[in-house]
Amino acid sequence: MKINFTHDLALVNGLKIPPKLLGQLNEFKIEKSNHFNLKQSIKKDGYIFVRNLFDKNKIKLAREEVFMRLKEVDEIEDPYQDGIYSGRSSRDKIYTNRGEFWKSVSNGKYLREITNGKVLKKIISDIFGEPSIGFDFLFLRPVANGKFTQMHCDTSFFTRTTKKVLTCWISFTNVTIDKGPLFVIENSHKFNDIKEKFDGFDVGIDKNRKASIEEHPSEFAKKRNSKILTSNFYPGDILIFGMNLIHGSFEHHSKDKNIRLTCDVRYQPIAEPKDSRYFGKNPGGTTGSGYGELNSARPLNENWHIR
Ligand SMILES: O=C(O)CCC(=O)C(=O)O
Ligand SMILES: [Fe+2]
Repeated sequence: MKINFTHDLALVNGLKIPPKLLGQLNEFKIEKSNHFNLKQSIKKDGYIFVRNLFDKNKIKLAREEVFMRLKEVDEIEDPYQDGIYSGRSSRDKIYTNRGEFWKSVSNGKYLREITNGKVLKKIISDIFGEPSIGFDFLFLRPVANGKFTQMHCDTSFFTRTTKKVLTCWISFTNVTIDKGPLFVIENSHKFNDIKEKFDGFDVGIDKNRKASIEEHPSEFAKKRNSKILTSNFYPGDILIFGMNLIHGSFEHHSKDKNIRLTCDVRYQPIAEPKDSRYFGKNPGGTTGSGYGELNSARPLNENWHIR
């Protein structure tokens, strides 16, 4: 389960992360799951990392439901259950509206049972100490080779109506170090300058600013005497974190053509005011233009935008 720091390669933008800057995420044991322990852990680390939170078969059903849709647009080879990237796409030929297609994939029945279902709702409600609800707008991410997500924190996206928001990142496939897992900058939830810089900034309003931190994670971590924490993730592993924790993902550069499938979803207490961009049947998302604004709405063989 441990990362093998000498053989496994963490890359961002083609540059190797020096092994001495890498660290392993602390695992939270689900047996200890109660409000006090969860709260204490997230306060200290800035995240809760749980392995194998869901029923294995339910994760498989959700994964295959998504893969089947990608097979339908010829982006995945048969047998689609294996999730092998084809390098081709007929998405735009079959669907005239990318947003509509991606919305329908994001609303898969089995996928929603994981992202907005009882198990996740319970652990997040236990963290907040009050009944909570998952956002309807979902960030499902099938990723082919060569891609990564730049460092950022989530506050500028999701805290317009309440600061009480948590992100949950869920792994549906193996996301080993060479497949671009999520990483977090150790203790960055306590970096006051970062908090001040991003807290008043709303990416949906101030379009001239970027939420992404363009500095290379190695430089960023080194300057702050910090580490880049990650893990090899497996289907059903999750990472829950707060709005000020700096995170990103490594480059998916593995030689095999297995797609990396993850999904991130936000939760807030039910009692807090809701941001209408993220709730309802036709959520507009961060910019208001709906599911079509997501990188995932692009065919798998197309480049990404950076926000
Ligand atoms: O999976 C990724 O590449 C990025 C995920 C992310 O930024 C998030 O979960 O907030
Ligand atoms: Fe994020």
